[in-house]
Amino acid sequence: MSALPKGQLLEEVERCIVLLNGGELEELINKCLECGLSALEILNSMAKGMEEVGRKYEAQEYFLSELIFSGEIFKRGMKILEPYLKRGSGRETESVVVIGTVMNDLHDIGKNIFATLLMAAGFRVVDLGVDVPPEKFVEAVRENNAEIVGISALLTSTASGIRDIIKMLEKASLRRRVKVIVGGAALTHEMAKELGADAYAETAVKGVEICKKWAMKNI
Ligand code: B12
Repeated sequence: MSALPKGQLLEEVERCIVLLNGGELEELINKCLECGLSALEILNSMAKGMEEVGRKYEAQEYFLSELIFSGEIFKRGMKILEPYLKRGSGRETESVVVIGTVMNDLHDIGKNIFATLLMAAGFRVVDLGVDVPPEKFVEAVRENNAEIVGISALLTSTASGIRDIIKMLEKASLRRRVKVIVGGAALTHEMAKELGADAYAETAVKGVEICKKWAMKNI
């Protein structure tokens, strides 16, 4: 395996996720890091593998047990990468970001990546977890004097919960104080706009870029 070029190593990482090969994945991640590949490059290949797992689930080649297992494998890989991802620029911003997954949605892998990258960029992150009711977002914004709210949504059926969060922020007179960014496989730019968000990002990296711009302008 050591003789594999970098591109091929990354393909192997993707394949390990698709084939649910957790043991080999951990070995491979360490090998990739030794070869000088960045944690972000490795993470992107893992995410590609997850997309394929999703396709297999849709095609009924995989079932719920495989979905669960893929999530566990991903999280184990993420644990190895986290310390590398958290080595940020050292530059601190004053901004607090409250993040969570919309109510009735239990997916948290993408949200966790977004949180890790935000911390690496110097943001203070208040992570409310998954299946978060709208009022929890409002409470957290108020208590932490947050400037940004990040919401993750992976299920089409529950993505409209984002609108409830935004409406509740409006009702609490907090909407004008915060920017709302959303992400996750259930969303598009158009949907995000329709739901009342300020921004949508298809990747966590792009999401952090947007937050940095907001923080620089002091919102
Ligand atoms: C793993 C997985 C699970 C795991 C989740 C484990 C976990 N701890 O998260 C488990 C087994 C729990 C699960 C359950 C279900 N799942 Co599921 N799951 C997936 C799968 C395969 C991968 C998701 C994932 O982690 N991807 C990897 C990460 C890195 O990608 P990501 O989340 O998109 O995040 C990236 C960006 O979107 C972005 N991002 C994400 N959030 C945010 C937020 C912000 C603010 C920003 C800026 C960026 C950002 O950053 C990340 C990195 O760039 C997807 C397939 C897919 N294509 O998404 C299906 C998928 C999401 N699941 C699906 C379904 C149907 C279900 C179930 C209903 C299945 C069932 N019959 O029970 C349940 C629902 C449970 C619930 N109430 O939530 C469908 C949803 C279909 C739809 N359109 O609604 C999908 C698309 C599979 C499919 N093709 O059918 N699932």
